[in-house]
Order: sequence, then C-alpha cells, then structure tokens
Amino acid sequence: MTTKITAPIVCASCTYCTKEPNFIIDTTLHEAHDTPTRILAIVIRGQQEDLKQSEARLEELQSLITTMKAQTVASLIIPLRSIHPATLIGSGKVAELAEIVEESNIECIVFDHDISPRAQRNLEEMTSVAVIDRQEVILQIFSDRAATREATLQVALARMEYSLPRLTRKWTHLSRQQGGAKGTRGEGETQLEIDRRIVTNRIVALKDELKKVEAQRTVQRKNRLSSTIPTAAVVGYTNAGKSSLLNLLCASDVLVEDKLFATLDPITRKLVLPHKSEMLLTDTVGFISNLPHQLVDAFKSTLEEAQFNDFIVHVCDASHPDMLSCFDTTMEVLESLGCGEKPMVVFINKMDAVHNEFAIAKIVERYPKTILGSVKQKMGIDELALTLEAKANQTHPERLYHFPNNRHDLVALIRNNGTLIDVQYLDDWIAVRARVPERLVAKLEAFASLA
Ligand SMILES: Nc1nc2c(ncn2[C@@H]2O[C@H](COP(=O)(O)OP(=O)(O)OP(=O)(O)O)[C@@H](O)[C@H]2O)c(=O)[nH]1
Ligand SMILES: [Mg+2]
Repeated sequence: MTTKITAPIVCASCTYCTKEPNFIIDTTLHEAHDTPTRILAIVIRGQQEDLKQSEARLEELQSLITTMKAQTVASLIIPLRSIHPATLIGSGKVAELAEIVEESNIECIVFDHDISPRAQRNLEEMTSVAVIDRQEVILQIFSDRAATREATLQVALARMEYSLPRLTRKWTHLSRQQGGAKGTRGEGETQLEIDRRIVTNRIVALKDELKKVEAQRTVQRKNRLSSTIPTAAVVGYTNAGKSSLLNLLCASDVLVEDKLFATLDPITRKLVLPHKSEMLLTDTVGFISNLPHQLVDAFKSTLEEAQFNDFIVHVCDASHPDMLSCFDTTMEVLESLGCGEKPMVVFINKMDAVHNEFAIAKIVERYPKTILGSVKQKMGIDELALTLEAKANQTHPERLYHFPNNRHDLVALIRNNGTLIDVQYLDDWIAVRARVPERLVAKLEAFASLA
C-alpha cells in the first residue's frame, strides 16, 4: 500500500526511496512504514545553560519527534564548551554516537541544535544513519499538517530553501526520474547542478504561486477589517490551548490535538460577548523557539495575522516545564512581527495542571491583569469574556443613540455600515446601541445619548 508521506526521514528506510531516492519533487509514491523510525534525540548543553533548561529542550524535542510520528528510543544531553564546525560535537563524541546507533538499532539522529550542511554530511558519513536538526523536524511536521493550498505552498517553499544547500546529503537526493524533461542534463552539467537548477526553478515558481494566494488572503482580511466589529488574534506557544479556547468561546469545532502545530492556517470565528455584542477571534499558528527562518519567511503572511487585529489574546500553558521561555519566545516573535505595542490580554491556560507556580507568579508580576484559567475545567472563561468585551469596547466604542421615531433611515444606515447591537422602538424615540465606523460618528453626533 502506498500513502502520501513527505518525510525525508522515513525515506531513509522506505523501500521505494532506497531504490529511487526522492523526497522533494513527488511525494505520492512513498510507502507508509509499519513501525515508526527509531530516533536518537540529542540536546547540546552550552556552558551557560542550566540543566533544567536542557531537559525542557529535550522534552520539547521528544514531543516534536512524536508529533512527526517517529519514536525516540534513546536520548542524550551532551555538555559542550564550543561547537566543532566540521562535526558539531567533535569526532570522539561522534564515534560514541556511532556505537549507540549500532547497539540500539537507531535509524536517525535528531539534534536540537542547527546543523550546517557540511557537519550534517560528515555526521551522516561517520554514523551511517540520517542526521537531521530540529529545523528539519519542524519542517517535516508542518509538511504533514499543511492542509490548505496556502499552507502547502508555504511549507513546500520552506523545505526547498532548506534543501538547496543540502543536495549532496546521503539520505535526501532529488529523484533523477522525477526531474523529467526539465532535469535533462545540459552540456557539462553535473547531477548536482541539475538538482540545484530544479530546486531553484521550483522556488521561483512557488514564490509566484504564493503571491497569488496571499493576494486573496489580503482581500479577505480587508473585508474583515473594514467592518466595525472588533477583532483579536489568539496567539501563543504551540499546544498552549489556543484552538481549545476558541472552540469554547465561540462554540466552534477547530481541530484540537495534544500535538505540536495542530493549527497551521488562521481560522476566524465570531464570538458573542456577554452583553450580546460581537467580535471576531482568529486562531493562529503556534509559535516555537527557534522557528526555522525559512518557515518564518514562508509563513510571514500567516504569522502577520496578529498585526491586523485590534488586540491580541496571548494564551500560555501553565503545564509547560519552561513556561517563561515560551512566554518570552511568543513575545519576541510578536515583536519581530511589529506587534510589540498591540494591546494584549494574557490568559494562562491549563491551571488544572500547573508545572511551576513561580513562573505563573512572574508573568502575573509583569502583567497584573493576567487571567488564570483552564479551558478543560471551564475556569476563568467568564472573566476572560468580560475582559475581551472591555477591550473590544476600548478599540470600538459602543455608542447609544436616540433617534426620532420617524428616522428608520438612520437605523438602516447603521445596520448597513456598522454593527447594530440593540434596537428598541420606544414611545418617544428609537434607542439604538451600536458600533459605528469613524466616518459616521460626526453625522450621528446630534443623536448621541450618554445614558
Ligand atoms: N490539562 C489541560 N489541557 C488542555 C487545556 N486546554 C487545552 N488542553 C489540551 O492541550 C492540547 C493542545 O490544545 P490545542 O487547543 O490544540 O492547542 P493549540 O495552542 O491550538 O496548539 P497548536 O495549534 O498546535 O499550536 C490538547 O490536548 C487539549 O486538549 C486545559 O485547560 N487543561
Ligand atoms: Mg491550534
């Protein structure tokens, strides 16, 4: 049976790939493996790093590996004074790894640290198995998860750019066959040059296609933003519970999974606030520390989603072993996206499974209005909804108007151009509660009521 798999790692032992190595151009022919790839996970611990932090990094790496449907059979934290350019960890240590590979029947080594194309080649030579870094794992996960056209294109672009300097790797060659007519060898052209040409052409084509898809998104976004309804983006570290929160607040059914990067495409849902006005909430792709820069570039338009909303709901995971680092990572990414100054509501989720009270206290100290809660136990949700309402009112103030009884045209004007929250036809006037666009504020000023 053949199943669509795009994993370079799985390719290392896939019988199809052993015969016809190919992971980039056509991914439909790979075989599903009955058993998950056996992985040795490695974290390099710098001199300054606390052991606890290295352990948290290892835990996250293992979650990434599980999300990638592989199996961590052995793991190591290697203390290191400095990085060796040729082999990352030094040849003595590599020899030790080769022994572990042999003893534990390891099929692939995953480093938490970025590996240069040169070190990667050397490590693969010396250990005889595939050696990949965390970036490649994340690329792989994104690749598996991409469901929409935009996400698929973005991931394909990121993978191509990652692969370009790595075409001579032992485990991930381009298919000679799939190169087809385009790959036909020109005079004096080596196979590597052909591969480079194929990938470079593909990158250009993908960028073009992506531009078109992004233009559509911009139109959709414009429509959303031109409305008077307040908008917020739900952001946070991957697996924090963003989609779960959106589902609970908006009674929606966005995919929720105890896996990293369950959400890759922004999804917008309507939220009815406690006093019946409405706002839009957009679920976004989760952040992670050291997101591969190819992915940041490729997913820029998706990540930028936060920028185009009135405010941000930052969801933290109280059960994460290094919650503070996750918080800081999210803040750094937000800043890099130009959202550092956006109004923000902090919601600490999973209070039913707290890992470290101290980290929570630290965040509360920095953001005293932080709301503590749990989507699972429906705790803190009412408080959050009230806070969202207050924020929505700040960005898009609700106004009260008393129109004369014969001015139904003004009610229609608001209905068509703003958000009508409540209309009451009273004996003396029509009482209207609404959000109106800036351009109508002056026109309606004469009917504004304070009470
Ligand atoms: N213990 C506990 N688990 C929760 C809570 N809220 C969500 N979860 C679980 O956390 C996991 C991740 O939830 P998601 O809503 O998919 O998280 P996300 O932030 O959208 O994740 P990505 O889209 O992957 O970035 C799921 O297994 C949820 O069931 C909570 O309050 N307590
Ligand atoms: Mg999600």
